[in-house]
Amino acid sequence: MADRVLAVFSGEPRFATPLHVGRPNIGDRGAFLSRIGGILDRHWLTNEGELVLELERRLAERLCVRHCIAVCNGTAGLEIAIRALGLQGEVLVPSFTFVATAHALQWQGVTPVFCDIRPDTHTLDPRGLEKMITPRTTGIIGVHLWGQPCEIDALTALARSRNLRLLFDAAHAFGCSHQGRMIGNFGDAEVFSFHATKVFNTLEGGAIATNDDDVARRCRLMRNFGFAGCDQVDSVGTNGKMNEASAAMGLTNLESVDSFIAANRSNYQQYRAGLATIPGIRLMPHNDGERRNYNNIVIEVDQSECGLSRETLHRALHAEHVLARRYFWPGCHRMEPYRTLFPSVHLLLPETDRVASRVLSLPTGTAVSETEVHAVCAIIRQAVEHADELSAALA
Ligand code: T4K
Repeated sequence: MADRVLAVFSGEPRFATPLHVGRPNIGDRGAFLSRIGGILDRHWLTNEGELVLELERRLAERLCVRHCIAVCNGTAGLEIAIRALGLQGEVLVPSFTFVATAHALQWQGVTPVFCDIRPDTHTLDPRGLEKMITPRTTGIIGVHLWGQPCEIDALTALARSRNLRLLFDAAHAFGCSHQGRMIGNFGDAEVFSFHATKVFNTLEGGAIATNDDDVARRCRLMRNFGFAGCDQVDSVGTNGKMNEASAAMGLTNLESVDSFIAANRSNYQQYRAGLATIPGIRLMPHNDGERRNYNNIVIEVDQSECGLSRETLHRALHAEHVLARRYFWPGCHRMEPYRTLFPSVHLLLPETDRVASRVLSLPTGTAVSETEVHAVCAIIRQAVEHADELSAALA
C-alpha cells in the first residue's frame, strides 16, 4: 500500500508503461541491419574486423585523438589501461562512482584508495589528494561523472609533480569537452563506456583513447592476449576485443549521436525549467559553454529544505512508474569487498556519504519525450508539496 501512496494524490500510476533511466538510444534500424548483413556475408565476426577498424578510425577523428582502441566493455577497457600504464600498489580514486571503477583496480591486485569529492561537481576533490599519496601510490584515476570533466588541470599538475600516472574513467563523457578540447585527450589515457545505457552505445563496448603511442601499442597487445603476430605473444593479455555486431551498432549510432545529444539537451532544459522553483531539489548543472552529452539528469534532494527524504521521493516516483535510480549510492566504500577491507574509510569521505544519500537519476534519452519530462517534474513538485503526508505514510 505504501508503494501506491502517491495515488492518494494522483489515482493510477501516472505512466502506464514504466519510464526507465538508461533506455538505449538506437540509430537507423535499416543501416544497422544492412551492416549486420555484411558481417554475415563476409563470415568475419570478430578479431580486427573491418567494422571495428572503421569505428576506431571514426572515433579517433571525432575525438581528435591519435589512438582509439575499441574494447568489449568499459570495465575491460579500464583493466587493460591500468595494466598498460603499469599501475600497481595504490591508486587514488573517488568512491562516488560506479563500482566498476574500483573493481577494475581491485581485480588487478591494485588497492583503490578512496578519496572524497567536491560537493558542487561530485568529482574528485584535488585539495585532499596530496595527503593520500604514499610511497606505494602509482597513479590517480579521475572520473568524469555525469559527463562533467573532473578537475583535469589540477590532477595533471599533481600527477606530474609526484611522478604518478593519470587515467580518466570517461564512461559518462563521450562527446564532452574540457576547455574546448574533446575528452579522450587528457592524462595518459581515457576510457569510455559504450554500454547500452550510455549516450552512444555499441550494445556493450568501450574504447581506450590516448595520444601516447607506446600506451596505445600496449593496450592493443593486451586487448588481444598479448599477440603481436601470428603465434607471437609479447605480453600478458586478456580478451578485450569488440565484436563486429557491436561495431555495426557503433557505426550506426555514430551517424545519429548528434541528434541523441540534442534530445538529451532539450530534456535537460525542460527539467531545468520544471524543477527550478521546487525548494530543496537541486538539478546538477551541465556547462552549456562546453560540449556536453546531457545523458545524466541528476538531482540532489535536500530534506531540510523540501521536507522529503531521497528515499521517500524515490518511492513516490516508483509508485508513479518513474523508475528513478539512486546512482551511485551507497558509494564503493560501502560495498564489498571494500566495506570489509577498509572499515573506517568513511571517516575520510564525508562529502561522498552526504551526496550519495541525496542523489537521484531521472529518465532521459530519445525514449523520453518533453511531455514525459513535464509529468516527472509535476510528480516531484506534488511530492514536495505533500511532503508531510507522504513522509508519514511511508514512515
Ligand atoms: N565507470 C563508470 C563511471 C560507469 O558508470 C560504468 C558503467 C563503468 C565504468 C563500466 O562500463 P561498462 O563496463 O558497463 O561498459 C548500468 C550499466 O550496466 C553500466 O554500464 C553503467 N556504468 C551503470 C551506471 O549502469 P546497472 O546495474 O545499473 O544496469 P541495469 O541493468 O539496472 O540497467 C540500468 C537502466 O537501464 C535500467 O533502468 C534499465 C535500463 N536499460 C538497460 C539495458 C541494459 C534498458 O532500458 N535497456 C537495456 O538494454 O548498470
